Amino acid sequence: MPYVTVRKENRASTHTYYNDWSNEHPIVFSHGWRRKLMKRVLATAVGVAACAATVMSTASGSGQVRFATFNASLNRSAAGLLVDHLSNPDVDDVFRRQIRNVAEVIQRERPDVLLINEFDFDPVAADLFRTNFLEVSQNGAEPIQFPYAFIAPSNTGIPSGKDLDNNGVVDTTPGDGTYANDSFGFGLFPGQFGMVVYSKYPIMFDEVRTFQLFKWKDMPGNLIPTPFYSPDEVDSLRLSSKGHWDVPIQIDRKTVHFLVSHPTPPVFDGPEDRNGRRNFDEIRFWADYISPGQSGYIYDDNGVYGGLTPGALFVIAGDENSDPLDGDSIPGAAQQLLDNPLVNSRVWPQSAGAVEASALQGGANLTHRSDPRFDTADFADVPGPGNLHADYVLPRKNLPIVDSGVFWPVLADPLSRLTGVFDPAWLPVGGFPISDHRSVWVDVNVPGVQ
Ligand SMILES: [Ca+2]
Ligand SMILES: [Ca+2]
Ligand SMILES: [Ca+2]
Ligand SMILES: [Ca+2]
Repeated sequence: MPYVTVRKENRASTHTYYNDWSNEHPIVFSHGWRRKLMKRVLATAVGVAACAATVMSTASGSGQVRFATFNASLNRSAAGLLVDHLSNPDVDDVFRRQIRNVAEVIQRERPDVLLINEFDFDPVAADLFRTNFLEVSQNGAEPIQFPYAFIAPSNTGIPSGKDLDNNGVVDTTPGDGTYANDSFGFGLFPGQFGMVVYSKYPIMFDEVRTFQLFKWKDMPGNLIPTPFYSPDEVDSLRLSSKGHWDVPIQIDRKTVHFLVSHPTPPVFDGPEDRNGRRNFDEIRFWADYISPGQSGYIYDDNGVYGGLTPGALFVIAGDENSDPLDGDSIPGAAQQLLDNPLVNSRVWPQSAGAVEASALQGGANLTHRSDPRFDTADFADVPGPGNLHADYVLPRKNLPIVDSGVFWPVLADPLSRLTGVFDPAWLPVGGFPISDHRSVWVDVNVPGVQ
């Protein structure tokens, strides 16, 4: 059985699934199991009609659809903590304040289709974030409803059984960095730093494809560093550090494939540059996937071969951990997408806040070659890497971009309290009121959508 559809009236199945890590198959779910049982039962009857109305009202008139990506740093230090924090929204601590800030940005940005990176894998968490935060007004912002969500297991924190960091020990005990380094993707516990997709439009769950299990060695011309990895390790390496998902979104009569991932940072490695090389190939995956003639080697978690149907509409989104010109990724990594003839990269989202931050923070920013207005991440400036253009929303060429932006207000804007500057008071959640990343959004005109 390739996918498990979790329905709101059947919460037990989620837990059955969740406890079965060996399965490693994706899980899909929509609508969530909302609030009280009575409400759930009633909603079952009217849910479909209500969602149709939502879609109609959102899409009518303009044909514009807002796609967004947001590395929201909703990762926690131990399994179950995120669910705990999301379950008790009224507690006033740094964790809840951060989550409320994330929700407020989303409420103000108002995306129609949203990828959140760094969201610890748990279907319960994905639903609690909607119910307890997004659907509750934050600081007067209008609540936002996403009737559809998709989440799947992440390679982060799943032990590989190999000594992937070559420290002489195969670490299979969760909770520390050496365990994380020996996992299929860096994570202190299974699912840390995962991701989730929310949508106002129906997700075509039966047609979702995931590429969690795809082996790095099966990409022709891959950059796997040998002999850093022994032959038996090469045999087991997975390409995707979290997951690569093709999530088809039904927008009126059109289907737009939301292609999401979160390639590993190109740092935290050695001269072999294993993470830089993996980052490059993780980005390359989507470049090949969308290109007829280059995608034949790809297989999904159901064993189905091939890439995107030629001509199909898509939007690629995620924290690619690669600035086109600065930082530590392999030169040309981001360009695999930006310069792809099928990708619309004519308009690059930007913000005034990034320009201001670069000037105020100095350090490595002073030597950057990329224009600071395109920065989406506020990283350490001394010694570096400085602020980078890391997060992207890239539509297909024939999806015109009508507007775009990065949620990075200037300091004089009251909303800059949400993005902030590095402050040790926020260290339990990474040092910022939300995240070291900013949310990026793009409005596209979907042809034929009225
Ligand atoms: Ca090791
Ligand atoms: Ca590196
Ligand atoms: Ca910085
Ligand atoms: Ca920069």
